[in-house]
Amino acid sequence: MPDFTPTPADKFTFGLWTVGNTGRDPFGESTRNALTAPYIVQKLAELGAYGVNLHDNDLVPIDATPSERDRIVTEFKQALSDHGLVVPMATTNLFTDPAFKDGAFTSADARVRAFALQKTMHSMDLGAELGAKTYVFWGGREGTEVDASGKLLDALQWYREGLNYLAEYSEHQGYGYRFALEPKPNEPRGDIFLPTVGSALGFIHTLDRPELFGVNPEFAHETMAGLNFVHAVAQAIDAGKLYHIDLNDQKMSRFDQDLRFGAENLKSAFFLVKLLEDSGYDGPRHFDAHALRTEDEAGVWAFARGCMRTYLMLREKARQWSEDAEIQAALAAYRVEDEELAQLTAFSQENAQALKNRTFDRQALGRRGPGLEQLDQLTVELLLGLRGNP
Ligand code: GCO
Ligand code: MN
Ligand code: MN
Repeated sequence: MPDFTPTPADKFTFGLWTVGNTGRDPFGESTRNALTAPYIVQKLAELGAYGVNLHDNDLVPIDATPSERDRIVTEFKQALSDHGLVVPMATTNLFTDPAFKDGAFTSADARVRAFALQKTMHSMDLGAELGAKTYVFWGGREGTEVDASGKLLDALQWYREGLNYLAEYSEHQGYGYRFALEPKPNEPRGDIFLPTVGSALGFIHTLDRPELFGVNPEFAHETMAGLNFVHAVAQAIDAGKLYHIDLNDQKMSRFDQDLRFGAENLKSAFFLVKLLEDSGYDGPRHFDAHALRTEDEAGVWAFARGCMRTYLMLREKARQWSEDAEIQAALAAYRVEDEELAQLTAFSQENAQALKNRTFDRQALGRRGPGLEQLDQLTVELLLGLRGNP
């Protein structure tokens, strides 16, 4: 029985803002003390994580002087090298400061849009200095509560111009970033632009350098929208656009909960892990979640350990699933292939004519039971640990 202790080879990452979350919510104050960045690095390394990600202001306060910034960054880099952690992803805080209350790249105020570009370039410089190769754009304030602004089409154009500009900047600086757009349907705005993975994938193809852009799908965000996260990730993989992933959990249609990975939708988490592992995705497995507000610091580390441990347990279950003879037989029986039809459905004039003339036993097709009830029940029993350990 594997012991499910993570190692850096598993590529688990956390944000400074995740384990550093102090439990504040719109209705109540912090319930835990803030943790320093070097301490977070030390603790994550002890737990077996691979890396730590950050927004600019998770590390450097927005009003820090240049010398304060340099001191903080030097201390942080020292902690990273002392404990062997990397920073694979960086991002910008374009949501906390009141300047961004009506959007950053999509603000109707050209001064705010330019300030957002300036802040992001400084943050990209910081990320590059720390070795980040993925740069995330989560447009938390890019949206509206009221559409009386009449800015929808302009906002999308401003968004596009901002992303095009920053891609140029990255290339010009030689940073080599791959950019990952992170969709979310709402919260903190009433409606956020590019609300789903599908919207982001569509938008990417309107950019000047689409090859530099992919997505950073988040379990909670698609689930808030009532969508199937595993399907969204599959579509991102199919498009060659899964550049990063935010793992957490969430009850459907609620406020943004950021629950521990696997805490709520265990079966979806299983199919997600299986999809990631089967697909050969080799990027970080990033946990964008936080401990419950009820917890003290011990609860924070129990949360972090739990995220990684659940991922590893589900990875082991995925391995068992692919080696379970009965499950594999049910899976094989589910699919029907036909060599003659494979030929006829390769397009040519003659094949198309032959296919049009072909007789199908429609009633027989409709009568066939594909065995999905049994296959799914076998999966449930495997997840519950009742199918041995092949
Ligand atoms: C949220 C988002 C953020 C982003 C983060 C990095 O719902 O608050 O998921 O946590 O992931 O800003 O881009
Ligand atoms: Mn989120
Ligand atoms: Mn996220």
